[in-house]
Amino acid sequence: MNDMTRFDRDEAARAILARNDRGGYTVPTDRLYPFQWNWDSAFVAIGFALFDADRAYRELERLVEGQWDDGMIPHIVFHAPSDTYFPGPEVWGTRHRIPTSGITQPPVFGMALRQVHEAAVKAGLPQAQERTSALFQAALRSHRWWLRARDPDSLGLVAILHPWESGSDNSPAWDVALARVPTTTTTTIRRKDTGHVDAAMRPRDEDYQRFIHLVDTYRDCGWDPQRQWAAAPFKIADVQMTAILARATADLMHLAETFGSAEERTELSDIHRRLLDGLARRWRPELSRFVSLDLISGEDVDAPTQACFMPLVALRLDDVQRKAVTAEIERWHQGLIVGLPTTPSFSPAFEPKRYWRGPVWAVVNWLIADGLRLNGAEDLARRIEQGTVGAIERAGFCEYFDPTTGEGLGGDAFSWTAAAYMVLRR
Ligand code: 2M8
Repeated sequence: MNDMTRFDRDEAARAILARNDRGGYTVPTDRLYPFQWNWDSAFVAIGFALFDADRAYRELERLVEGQWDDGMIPHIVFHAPSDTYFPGPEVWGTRHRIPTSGITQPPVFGMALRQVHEAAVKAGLPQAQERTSALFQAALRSHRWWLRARDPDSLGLVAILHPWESGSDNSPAWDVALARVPTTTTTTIRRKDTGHVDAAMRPRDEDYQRFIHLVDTYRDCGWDPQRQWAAAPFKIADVQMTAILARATADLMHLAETFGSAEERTELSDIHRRLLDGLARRWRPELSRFVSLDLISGEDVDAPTQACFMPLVALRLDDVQRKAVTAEIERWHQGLIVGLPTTPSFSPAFEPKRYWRGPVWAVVNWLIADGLRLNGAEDLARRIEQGTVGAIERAGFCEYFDPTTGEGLGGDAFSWTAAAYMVLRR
C-alpha cells in the first residue's frame, strides 16, 4: 500500500468492511473467522461511525441479537452456517435462539455505543435516540451480568473463565494457569485455523486441547454461570477486561445522562467506583505495571503483556505512576520496528510471529494510545498511533504484525485493522 494516496487507502479500508459484510454484521475476515465476533464488531462499529452511522448501529444491533436472557453478550454469534471454523455451534451446544458460543469477550460495546451515538446525532440520523436507547439497555444488562457472574465476591475485578474471553488467546499471561487445565477432551478437535494460516503463527495444539477441555467443562455445566464459576479450572481476575469494562461503564454513565433513569445513573456510578478501586489495587510499583490475579492460586500474574497497561483507558494515574508507565512502555518499544508488542522482546516468552505472544495488534495499540492520551502522555500516544498506521501502510490490513520486522501476519483483509486504520490516521 506504500504507493497509494491517503484517499486510496481510506477507500481500501472501507472496501474491506464492505467485503466482510454479511448483512448488517461484519466478519473479522473471510474463512478464518466466518461469524460475528463480539469485540471485533465493537471496533468495526467505531470505524463505521466515521462515515456511516446507520451501518454502525446495525453492527451493534446484530451483535445484540445474540445477547442471552441473563445479559451476557457472547463472543461469537453464528448468524449463518460455515464449515471453515472450529469450534462451531455444535461444539458449544448453547440453547440461544440464534446459535452462539457460551463465553464472552471484552465489552468494548459500551465504548462503541457512545461514539456511534455521537456520530449519529452529528449526522442528524433519524431514529438515533430510539436506537441508542435500546442499545443502552442492552449494554446495561451486559454490565450487570459481568458484575453478577464474574465478580461474585465483589473484588472490583471481573474474571475470565477461558483464555478466548480475554481476546488474547495464547498470551503468556495465561501460561501458568492454563498449564493446570487438563489436555483431555470429550470433543474431537478438528482445527481449521492452521489450514488458513501458517501453524507457526497460531496457538499450539496443546493450547487447543486445553481451550476445548474448558468448553467441554462449561457445556457440562449447562452454561449456568454459577455452576461454571464453581467448576472452573481456569479463573483469572483480568486487569485488561476490568479496565475495558470500567471505561465502557464511564461511557454508559455519559449516555445515561440522556438515556438512563436516576436509579440507573446511580447504579452505573457504583459499578464504576467498584471497578476503579479494584484496578487501583493491582498496581505494582516494583514492576511499573498493573497485574492480573489468578483466583485459583491466589498469585499475581506477573508475565509482562499489553494487558498490564490497559488500566490506562479507565484510571487517572498519579504523577509517579504516569512516569513509571511511560518509561516502561518506551522500554518495550526499544529496538522494535513497530510498538507496542503484546509481549516485550526482553521476555523469555516473546515470539514475534506467534499470535498473542509478541505480535502487534492495531486495536491494542488503539486502546493503549487512547489510555496514554487520557493520562496526558500525548506524545507517546501519537507515536504509537503513527507507528501502527505506518505498519498498516507498509504491510496491508493484516490481522497482526511482527514487531521486529513489520511483516504483516495471520489473516489478511482484516476488519478491525481497517477500522483501526481509519480511526488512528486522523
Ligand atoms: C481470535 O480468537 C478466536 C477465538 O475467539 C480464534 O483464534 O479462533 C482473537 O484474536 C480474538 O481476539 C479475536 O476477537 C478473534 C477474531 O478476530 O480471533
